Amino acid sequence: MQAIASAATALRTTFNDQGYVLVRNLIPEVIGNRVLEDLRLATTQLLQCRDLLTPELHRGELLELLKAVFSLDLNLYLSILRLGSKLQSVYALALHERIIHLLNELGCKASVLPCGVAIHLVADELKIPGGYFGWGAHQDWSSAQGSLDQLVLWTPLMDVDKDFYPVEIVPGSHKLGVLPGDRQNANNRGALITIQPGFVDEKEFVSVEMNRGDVLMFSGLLVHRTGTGTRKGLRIACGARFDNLEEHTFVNRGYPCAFRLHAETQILHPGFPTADEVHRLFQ
Ligand SMILES: O=C(O)CCC(=O)C(=O)O
Repeated sequence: MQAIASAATALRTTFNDQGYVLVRNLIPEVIGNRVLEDLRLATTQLLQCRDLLTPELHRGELLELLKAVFSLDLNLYLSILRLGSKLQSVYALALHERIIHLLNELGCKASVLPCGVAIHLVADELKIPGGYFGWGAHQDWSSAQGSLDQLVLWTPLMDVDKDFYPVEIVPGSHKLGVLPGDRQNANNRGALITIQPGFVDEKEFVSVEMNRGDVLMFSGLLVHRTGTGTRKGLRIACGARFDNLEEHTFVNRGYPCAFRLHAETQILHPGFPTADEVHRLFQ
């Protein structure tokens, strides 16, 4: 019991000092695989119903399937990304009992997810023309402005090293507080508020090399960004932010959340569904 208590204390001390903890081999492989399988299923189905699923693609890597959708229709590709962040399997990963236990050990016993969960997908061949690629230096807290002790989960679905889109962090930067960010152009970057130049020293960024199943849990105030990738391939990571329901400034500020849900209230596909389509569904 004493040993367990001191392990948790050590974890907390490291976190408070550095702004993050790295826990090796925390998520069972099968949990991450489900996310990859679901992404594969969605991509395959989109190609199949357009008669574009060749046997080679069917047997090939997920990256090849994604490239096929990407070159076919950028909007269809973007809808895979949006779908990815809503997958049950991604939630199952982010809310895995070992993650909940880790949150508990770091003092977060009841939490909310202000922005749901996310998949972060990067590959050289999947750069959106004119769009942003990777995440520039930022602090996650700045976008939702929830609990001051926000915890951020980042876990890769493939091994990452310094040449393969690792997350790069500035250890100890959580103690700098909230740094000025570019809010003006944030919506063009998917609500990412990048830190204004001159506030973080380029030399202080450290690549976090991780294997699939490893978990990085960091403060919402820790400065971090996507590292560069000189090696070709597909890198997918899952992320989630957790706001602590009990953090007193969060309570006092009335549980704020700068993220708003936007819904398109107009009909997306006029004429759908027909009476026949509904009828067939329940036959
Ligand atoms: O996946 C990445 O490259 C970066 C993700 C990130 O910055 C974040 O989760 O806030």
